[in-house]
Amino acid sequence: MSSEDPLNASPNDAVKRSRYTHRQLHLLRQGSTATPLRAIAHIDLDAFYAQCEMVRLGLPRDTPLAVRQWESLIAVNYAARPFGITRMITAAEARKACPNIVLQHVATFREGEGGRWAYRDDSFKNIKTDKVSLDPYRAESRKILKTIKDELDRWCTNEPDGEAHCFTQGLSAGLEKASIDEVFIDLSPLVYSVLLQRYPELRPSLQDENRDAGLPPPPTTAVPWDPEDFLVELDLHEREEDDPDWDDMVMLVGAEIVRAVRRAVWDELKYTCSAGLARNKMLAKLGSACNKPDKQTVVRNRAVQHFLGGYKFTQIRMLGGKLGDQITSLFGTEQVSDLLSVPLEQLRTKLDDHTASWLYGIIRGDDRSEVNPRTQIKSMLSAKSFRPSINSVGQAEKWLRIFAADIYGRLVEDGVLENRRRPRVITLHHRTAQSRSRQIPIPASNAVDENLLFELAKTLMRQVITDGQAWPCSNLSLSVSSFEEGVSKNKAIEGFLLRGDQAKSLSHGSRPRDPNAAASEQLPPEKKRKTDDNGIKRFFAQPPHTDSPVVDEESAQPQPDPDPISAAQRSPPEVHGSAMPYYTCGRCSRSIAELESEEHDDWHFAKDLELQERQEARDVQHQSRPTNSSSSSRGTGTRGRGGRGGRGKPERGQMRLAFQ
Ligand code: TTP
Ligand code: CA
Ligand code: CA
Repeated sequence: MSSEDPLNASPNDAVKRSRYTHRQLHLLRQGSTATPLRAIAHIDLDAFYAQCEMVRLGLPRDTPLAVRQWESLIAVNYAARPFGITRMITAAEARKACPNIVLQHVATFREGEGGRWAYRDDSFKNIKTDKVSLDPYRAESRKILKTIKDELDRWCTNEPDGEAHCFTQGLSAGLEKASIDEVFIDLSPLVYSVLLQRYPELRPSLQDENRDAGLPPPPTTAVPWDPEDFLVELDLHEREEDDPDWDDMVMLVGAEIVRAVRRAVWDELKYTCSAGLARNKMLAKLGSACNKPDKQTVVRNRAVQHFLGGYKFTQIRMLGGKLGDQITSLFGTEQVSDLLSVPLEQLRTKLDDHTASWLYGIIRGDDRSEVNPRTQIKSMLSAKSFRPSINSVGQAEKWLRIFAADIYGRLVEDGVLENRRRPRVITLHHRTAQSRSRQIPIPASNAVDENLLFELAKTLMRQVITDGQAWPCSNLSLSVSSFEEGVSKNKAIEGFLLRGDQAKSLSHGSRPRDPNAAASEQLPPEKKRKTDDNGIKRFFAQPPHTDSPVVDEESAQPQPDPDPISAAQRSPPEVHGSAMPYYTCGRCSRSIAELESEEHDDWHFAKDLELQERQEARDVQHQSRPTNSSSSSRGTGTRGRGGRGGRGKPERGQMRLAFQ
């Protein structure tokens, strides 16, 4: 038989395909959460505040240093850690353990010294008169983020196919600042582009009609990993000698980009950071903490089980809180490895169906959460507790000036000077025997500056005093909230993303419009944008085969449209120009360029999955009570840490220190 003829090419070689499909590869381009080929990075600065101080003071890296806040330590550099110095010990204990340690106090505002923060030698003994300022760290954080973005943009503009700008836009949208010292990056669209450039065989040819057919295998038998990358060991049944597949190649390219980003942060700013790279946020975040400092860890798909098996599930995002505690007591273990042997049906006997399915997936490394760039600050608060309490308006006003300065500094960072965003409400919180708060609108006609905030705060204070029982006051704080977007906010990105029925959906925002702002300044309210579908944005953020210039889209700002349907119908011709053949999609009735039909098809596929997952995630959040609980009370801590309500909370086992 010819198939057994040794002179013929091996039949195995002829049929060997990747286990991934054209469709899965293509979804990468859209940054879809539905493809197993995703590349998500998590970058976390090493000993962040400590590094900020080392850079500011120009100290060599081997100098032991800790940042103190009064007697507590809030950051410890890696040179100090071998001495046993941790956040859990006091400054005095640290000095004893390492006499040469630099104990740098955080910058402070000081009562009666106006609204400027400064580094002061005697801050640590002045808790009564000083208030911590995190401005220096926020400023460094901003610089680092900009360096990261610039480096990613540099990669994007290196793209040869003329779509560089699209990728830039897409990537900026795929960057989530998760805290003052960490970001998630969805590298998928960029990795896709690099892969296609390096491996032209991946470009879909006309013969590849079946989008669910396997890709050709990667043209290599060994992945040339960088020796500096930490690779998580493969699962038990996997072998390093096995031929790589495209998920490995995705990680290889992703690791190269992350390495370049980290190098840029070091070269330009002299900060070291650690990174995790994996197919989703959960794995990437666990990965970045694995090999600190100054290292990156790659969690390949074939290593996920081995990797997760070593963790307690309470260390996983969303499971650090009450839900994790409940599961621990229901199943008598905290170990992922123990829970892996519990069949889904058994999980269902103790948890509701949605939670059970979600848990079953998450401990197997299945996390489809999006990298979410919409992390705009919703309010800013500056506070101080008084022990002993304060008793006069004079004392209170000294602090109000500090609060106004503190908040104003943060508003400037947030773009108030460029009119990107401004708060509309100011609130004074005041505590005597009981807590009270009073708020007033910030007049739209005034520029928001330090003095305006101070004057408004004084007005609120007078109202509190008129109400009576203002003294003794044990805690005072000022906050601003209800932000509105100004004209220049993310102009290019927002304008680019908002087209057709997106503009339609966004122009339906429920927030009242500022009558003083021009119509062109009306950008959609944050809340409304949250409900918008990121898949849509991504799809249109990277229109394939179109040469419509991005600048065009800046004019596609969401002008209020009395007839949303007409807006949706109007948009495709505006977007695509006139010469291209179109058809009307049977599912969404949009007019689609024929050249984009596959892409559009993929988009529906991905969107269906995403909607389904989002619904499931919502259900998990709302229903994550154990079903055998006899309690009928609602809201018993069902929001896991890391969920929308949990952002910013310290991880399990960490101490949250009050910034006062
Ligand atoms: P982390 O990223 O948790 O820690 P770290 O950067 O100091 O160290 P690592 O190398 O392990 O990442 O926190 C970032 C900064 O946030 C930290 O430098 C100081 C501040 N912080 C506090 O002020 N209080 C806290 O309880 C924690 C956990 C952090
Ligand atoms: Ca850190
Ligand atoms: Ca961190």
